[in-house]
Amino acid sequence: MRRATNVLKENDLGTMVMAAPRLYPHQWSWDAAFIAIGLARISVPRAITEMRTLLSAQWDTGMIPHIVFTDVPGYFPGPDIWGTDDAAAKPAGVQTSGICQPPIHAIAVARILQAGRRTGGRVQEEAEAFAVESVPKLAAWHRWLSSARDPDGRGLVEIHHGWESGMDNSPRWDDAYAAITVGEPVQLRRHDTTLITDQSQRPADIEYQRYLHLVAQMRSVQYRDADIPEIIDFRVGDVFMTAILAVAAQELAQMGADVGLPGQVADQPGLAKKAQAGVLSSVNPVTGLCRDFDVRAGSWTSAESLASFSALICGGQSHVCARQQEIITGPRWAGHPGLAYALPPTVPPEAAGFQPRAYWRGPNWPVMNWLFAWALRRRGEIALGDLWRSDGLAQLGDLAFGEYYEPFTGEPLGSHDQSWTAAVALDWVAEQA
Ligand code: 9WN
Repeated sequence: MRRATNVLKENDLGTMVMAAPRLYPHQWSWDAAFIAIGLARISVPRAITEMRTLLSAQWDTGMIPHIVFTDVPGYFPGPDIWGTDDAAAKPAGVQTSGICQPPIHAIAVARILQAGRRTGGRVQEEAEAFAVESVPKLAAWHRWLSSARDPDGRGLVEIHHGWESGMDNSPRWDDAYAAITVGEPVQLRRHDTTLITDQSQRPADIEYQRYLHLVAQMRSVQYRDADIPEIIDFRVGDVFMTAILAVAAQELAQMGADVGLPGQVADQPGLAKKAQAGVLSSVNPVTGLCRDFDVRAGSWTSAESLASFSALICGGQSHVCARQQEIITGPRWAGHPGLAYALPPTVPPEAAGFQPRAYWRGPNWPVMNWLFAWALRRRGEIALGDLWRSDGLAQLGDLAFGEYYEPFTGEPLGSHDQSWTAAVALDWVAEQA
């Protein structure tokens, strides 16, 4: 607990915690939510500050941007590449990227409220006031995801960049990226490959060219929601993001009612239902697994990944969940005999593209363990949720707080002292105490 607390303290810039000390010296959207969940275990006021900083960068459309930039140098692409000052919807006075990440935020604010209520007194008052302040903002965020990001009414949240999924170069996006033709390559000023010298752990330069190509396309229309679907080369209905929206909207509906703002969240149960239906509509009847929808190709995708188990996040038809649970705990996934811990890797070891050290292509991610364990327990699957929580915590016993872990050896990879990893460790330790 002490070491995890220190990681967050060392990465703390006062009003935001850097996602990682050198690799990610800014505030990332879904990282901040996980970080706030951990901070709530040590200081509810500091957790509130974290979320307040992020929410103060919310765009007028409702979008919560994926990065809020600090002045700390050393990350590429920085604000000069994003060029969001030309975007009418971005609030003045902050530097942000122009895309989003999965909506963990309502889950985080609900946890802050719970922690405040456990503490009582002034802290509780502060948490209640913060929940009241955040509910309309979170409601607008969910509404934007459900409308602007579902222009065809498919029920899936559409993303326009792999970074929006948070699973940057997952095989989920390979086909969509392969269909992109990048014109003149731009000069890359990457720092990540200097910091993480084992190149196999990070996306390749060719992938970065595509990433920047998409940023340039969105920038060319000043990030206007109505124009992006027309001009962007990447449009995918992200089933995992949709499952998170479903569960976050359920949490928000509950919290809004709880703090006396039922009118502000009146539409959230409907948004949750629509998102859950979108997730269930993606289930492949043969495999029982969820799929993303490639809008430009007009077809469902086939890559196996953690997102294949999106129904376990948002629930829905019990036979779908039961089948997904059986598969994810079976020998192809978390039950694979070679794994250091019986935790689900990002891609199954027997899949053709599995790479045990490569970004989102095989390693195990502690925050994903947290999310699945939390969602399973929430849906009453206590035994598996408990197991993944205790195995997830055991994996972090090396105190490296790796960004991700080699699934066979348990070696920490990517950044060490990654803030969200320390945060989930804190939450788990406190919960088990
Ligand atoms: C791009 C900060 C972020 C996480 C993402 C993870 C990685 C960034 C990068 O780091 O993405 O957003 O530069 O690789 O994929 O999930 O939020 O920790």
